[in-house]
Amino acid sequence: GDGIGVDIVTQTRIKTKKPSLYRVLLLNDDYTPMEFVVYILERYFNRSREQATRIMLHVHQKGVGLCGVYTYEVAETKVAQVLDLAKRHEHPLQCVMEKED
Ligand code: NFA
Repeated sequence: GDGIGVDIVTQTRIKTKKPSLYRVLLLNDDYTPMEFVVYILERYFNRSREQATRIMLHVHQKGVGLCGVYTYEVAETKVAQVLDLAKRHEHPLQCVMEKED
C-alpha cells in the first residue's frame, strides 16, 4: 500500500482452458497407392512403418481411419500438407478433420 512494507497479492484461481481437439482422418479411394498412404502417415503423423501400415490397411478395409488427434491449427496444417502432396502426385487421397466431443 502507501505505507512501508510489502504488498501481498494472492491468486487463488488460475484460469486454464484446455484447447479443443480435432481428429484427422484419411478416407479410402480406389487409386491412391498403398505405399503412398504409408509414406504420408510416417512423414506427417509420426507413425512407425508398422503403425502406418496398420492404419493404411484399416482405411483401405473400413473406408476411413484415424491418423491422429491435434489442436485446431496443427490439424489444419496436417490436412493441408496431405492434400497438397496428394495433389502434386495426382492422387485423389482425401484427408479431413473433425472436432472431438
Ligand atoms: N484403396 C487403395 C488401393 O487399393 C489404398 C488406399 C488406402 C487409399 C488408404 C487411400 C487410403 N490402392
